[in-house]
Amino acid sequence: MRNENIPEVHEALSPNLQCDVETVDLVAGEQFSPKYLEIHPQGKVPALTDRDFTLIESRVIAAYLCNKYGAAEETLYPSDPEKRAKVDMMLYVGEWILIEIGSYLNFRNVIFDGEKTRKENLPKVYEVLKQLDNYLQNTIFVAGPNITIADFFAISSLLCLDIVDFDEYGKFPKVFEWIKQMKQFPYFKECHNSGLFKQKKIYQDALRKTSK
Ligand SMILES: N[C@@H](CCC(=O)N[C@@H](CS)C(=O)NCC(=O)O)C(=O)O
Repeated sequence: MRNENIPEVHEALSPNLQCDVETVDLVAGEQFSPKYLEIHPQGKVPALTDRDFTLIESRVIAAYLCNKYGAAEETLYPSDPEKRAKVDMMLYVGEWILIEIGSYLNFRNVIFDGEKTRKENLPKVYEVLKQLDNYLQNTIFVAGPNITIADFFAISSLLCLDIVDFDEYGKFPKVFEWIKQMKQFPYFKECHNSGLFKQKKIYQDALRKTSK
């Protein structure tokens, strides 16, 4: 069913917007190639080049795309100062979510250095979920009644927990509802699942190898 709060991609961005996506294989270390380091000096993904304009930092890139190519109604990144500040705030909160979940998953060290999931950091993950549940008490989406770019970042950070089959969302009912809502998004699977499945396999294979 069509949800009025969820704009289709072609409504949210200019319908004629074309982009070339180049994959950077992080496991193979392509992020450190001299060519890529010219674009992103820290050797991280993502990066955007828009003709002769280069940008790094995923949240900044998303905001730029909305500013430059967004549709008139600007729902994904509203221009009203208060609404935008709320979105910006939740983008920062999303970064905090990713940091705490990252400390728990310990992704890089698991796949490259034979380390394990840092279970001692799980309480911080519960804290993240509790806070997010609080933010969602009175709103459908993380920054208000409409979906915004802050939802995309928060969900992609949170669902990194699928890598370890985290299934304790029942303790955080608002987060659970919001995830359900985000999964109905028509392009959720395309944007999310294939990358996540690859990451999960790499991570789980590495853990299995370590415990042998
Ligand atoms: N704050 C940055 C974080 C970028 C980042 O850490 N990207 C990770 C992937 S999610 C990366 O490129 N890791 C490669 C590496 O550390 O070698 C952003 O949002 O763009």
